[in-house]
Amino acid sequence: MNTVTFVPHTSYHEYPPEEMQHRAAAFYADISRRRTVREFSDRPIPAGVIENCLLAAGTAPNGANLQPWHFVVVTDPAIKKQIRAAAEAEERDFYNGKAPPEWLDALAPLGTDEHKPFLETAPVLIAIFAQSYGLLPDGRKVKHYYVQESVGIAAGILITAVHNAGLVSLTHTPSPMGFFNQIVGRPSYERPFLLLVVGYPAENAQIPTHAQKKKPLEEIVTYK
Ligand code: IYR
Repeated sequence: MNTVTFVPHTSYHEYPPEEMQHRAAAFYADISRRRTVREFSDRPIPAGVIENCLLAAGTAPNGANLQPWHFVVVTDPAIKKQIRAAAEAEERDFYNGKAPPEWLDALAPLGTDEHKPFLETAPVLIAIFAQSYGLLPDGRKVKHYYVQESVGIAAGILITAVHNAGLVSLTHTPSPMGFFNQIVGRPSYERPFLLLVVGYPAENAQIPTHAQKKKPLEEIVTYK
């Protein structure tokens, strides 16, 4: 049986109130500049940046510290081409009858369609997988807890880390996404969670004004 050990939390750092207020405001100012981009440059990403962003994602709070995620970093043009072909096939169905009209109406201001050239243009695609269980070296299964929540938080930290590094990203979720397992060779107990497209924006990248409008604090928060 594991013994429980604790150590002092020496990495915690308290800021004086004014500095805390400044940091909170500065972080909001910076993260509010983050925009989802669908037009990417093919410029390569400097060495080590993606790795540090993934290390940051891997610090996410998660169920029982079982870390129920796996990230596949795709840079191989041949694999990107396969992903694009499979994603566009799903999206064609989605935009041509599968999606209810209500959903297509909600998407209309974003200007999306079944064409996903960014899946080949962007230098890096990160396929994020959620593991419903882990496997011990002897083949026994270890059940994972709060998998969706854990992987969602890790994805959020990854998106934030990518923005902080000065890159842009797109959360892409062709539905269904089962083809990812086969293309990048992951086991069936790992469920594709989302594909994060990462890179520099194309020189004349455009962003929809629609998504600029964020709900005011009064609408998203209740104080009791
Ligand atoms: N997966 C499709 C549709 C789509 C759905 C939502 I909800 C979005 O916020 C954006 C797009 C696509 O990528 O086009």
